[in-house]
Amino acid sequence: MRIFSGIQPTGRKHLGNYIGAITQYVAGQDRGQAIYCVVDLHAITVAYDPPGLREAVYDTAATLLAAGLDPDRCIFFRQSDLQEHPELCWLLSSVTSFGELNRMTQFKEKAGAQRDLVSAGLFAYPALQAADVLAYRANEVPVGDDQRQHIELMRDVAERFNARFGETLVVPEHRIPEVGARVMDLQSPERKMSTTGGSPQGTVYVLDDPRNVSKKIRSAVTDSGSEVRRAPEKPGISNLIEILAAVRATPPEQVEREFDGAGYGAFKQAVADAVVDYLTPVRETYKERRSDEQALERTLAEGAEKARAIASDTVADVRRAMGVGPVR
Ligand code: AQP
Repeated sequence: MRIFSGIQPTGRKHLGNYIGAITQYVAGQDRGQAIYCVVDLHAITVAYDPPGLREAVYDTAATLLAAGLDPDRCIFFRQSDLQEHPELCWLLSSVTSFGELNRMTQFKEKAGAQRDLVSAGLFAYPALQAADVLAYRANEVPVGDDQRQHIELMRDVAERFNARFGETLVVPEHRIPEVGARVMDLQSPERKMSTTGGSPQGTVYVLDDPRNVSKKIRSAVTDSGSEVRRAPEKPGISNLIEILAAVRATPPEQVEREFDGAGYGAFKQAVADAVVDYLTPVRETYKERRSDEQALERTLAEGAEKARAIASDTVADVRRAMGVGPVR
């Protein structure tokens, strides 16, 4: 079983990234050959600050290592260290449908938020993401629910490629967690917690200090009732139930039973305490990891070498199947 996922170097990762994706990455190390990368080539598709990008790669890498990625048990690297990713993206763009790319919800949302330029790179983002995964012939892609559409697209790309050029690529499956696949903004629980579209008070960052985490959760927007149970008309409480269930790794039904009749105040306090306990060890280890940039560079470079050994084989097979380049 091969597992692959990528994460953007947006520096400050939030609780949604952590519950929806990062904990799955860590668990993936025990389930198969796990390969993870910091996708800096994706980050340049919207307006960004070039010196800040390098810093953000270190921030994100240190966060993932602090969360439990172990370079001896997984391959962990920076996307731009491998030319195979953009090359495969270009090769696969010939079996990627323009119409499909044009239907991607994330593209529409992000394009709408750009002030100066909607780049072709932003449009092609899911094609590069397809190349990232297909380069490793991964069976499984751990992601949050917001990536469902992009995984469908990469499955189509792989199937179309195999049908046209012969069986070459593995069609991957998504792995979306049952609980915590879409952590919602604490202030606007009808939209997902997000790096770019969220409210500052509604977004818990992994590196927030404990007082701040606790305050944000205790001031989460809820309804005027008092019952701790999930319901469509109770998005705020439903979100907090899911968060506590994910953090404790218990079913949400158990959380509902435990807090039956407790009232919102006591429940929010329990969620706040649990999230603080959950994030504290990561925040503390992060400081140590982040302080040594040379060690981070070494880890990423060693990972890139291992990744290249796999990705270059796939690119060679794809070129051969497509009749590109000399016969080898
Ligand atoms: N709210 C969320 N709940 C659960 N999972 C989530 N993910 C993102 N938001 C939630 C999952 O986190 C992984 C990394 O996402 P990314 O590389 O897109 O990182 P990001 O850009 O910092 O995250 P955002 O918040 O998704 O950014 P924007 O603001 O661009 O929308 C993915 O597996 C994702 O599913």
